[in-house]
Amino acid sequence: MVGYKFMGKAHTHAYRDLPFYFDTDAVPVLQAIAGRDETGVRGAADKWGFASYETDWRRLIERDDIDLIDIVTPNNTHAEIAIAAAKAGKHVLCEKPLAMSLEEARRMQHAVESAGVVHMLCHNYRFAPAVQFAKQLIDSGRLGRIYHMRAQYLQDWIMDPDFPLVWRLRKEVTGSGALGDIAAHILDLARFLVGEFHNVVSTMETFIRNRPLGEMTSGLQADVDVNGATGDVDVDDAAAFLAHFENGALGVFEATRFAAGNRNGNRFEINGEKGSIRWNLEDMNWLEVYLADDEAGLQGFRRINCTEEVHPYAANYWPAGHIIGYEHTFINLFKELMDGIAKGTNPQPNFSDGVKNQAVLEAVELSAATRQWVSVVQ
Ligand code: SOE
Repeated sequence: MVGYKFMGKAHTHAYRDLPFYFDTDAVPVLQAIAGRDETGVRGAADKWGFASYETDWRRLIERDDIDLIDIVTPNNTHAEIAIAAAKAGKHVLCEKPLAMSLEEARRMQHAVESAGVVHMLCHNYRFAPAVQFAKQLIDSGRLGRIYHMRAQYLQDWIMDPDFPLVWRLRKEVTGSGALGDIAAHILDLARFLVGEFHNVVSTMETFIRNRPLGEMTSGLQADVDVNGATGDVDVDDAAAFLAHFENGALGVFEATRFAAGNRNGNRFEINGEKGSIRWNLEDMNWLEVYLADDEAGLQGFRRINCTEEVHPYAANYWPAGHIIGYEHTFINLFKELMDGIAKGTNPQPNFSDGVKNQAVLEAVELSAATRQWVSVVQ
């Protein structure tokens, strides 16, 4: 693993817990973790149970005892690490968004495909059982033709103007703001559940344009630099856009870090000719389902607790009604990754999905800049 902060913790937890719940033909071994700060990376290795650590990720890539490189570093480092890992014949898991640009994403896809390694992109929310069940309902035709998807990803962790200019707010490190960080997740859910994007029209906004300098500490917390220096925010705080899907459905999307009170509000509603579904990460075990062929008088949204044995992944955890959480989305994704490595097949979402996602992100940015509808390049 390269990196050891918020996502490093989420991924490590998933590697450790995976064999507890699932039988997989490939089993993760926490062989080594890399980070530039020796005290920090040694502390992570000790606490999380990695057998060794490196202060240069290149050393991981040279090592014969490493099969998989897991990239949980800031976005501007993904391409270099992923391409070097693929060239060395290592499988690659990468945090989202895949890249800083569509061109870079394509180079990454080319590298993993020509090396023939297994690759996966960590859009973990696809792997909530309720989301997988939503996919089954749509694919089996229970909702009929899909007309609408409206999705929001609402957070509020940078609303304080004194929250520092951390890497997620610096274009040269992150690529874009709320767009690449959280809209990327709802775009992935949209592609998974509804289909490919045709075109978009968008607007983006930066509300706080100057902040004190500082660094992330843990989770979504940060420390302000003591010297009092400030810097300009050059990414979006919020993005809103409309979309046409290739299958004719209409999409309405909103991603913001300025929705006070919404800590991690990732939610969607999909309307089809025979019914609708709704999901909300902060109540993630439940899928709300409305089926238009329910008898008159009983029609309405029903709340389904997706913890029954029939629900995807659920049987590997607890008896029905014994809910699971955020961390289990990563465990489920890692099950697919390990199966892919054992069989030599590419699970989804992978780098090809990352390229398609990046094409939408780029179209949204271009549309905001030109104030026009923009076609999504496929
Ligand atoms: C911060 O916005 C963040 O940690 C994202 O980077 C993650 O991808 C998202 O899952 C939760 O919020």
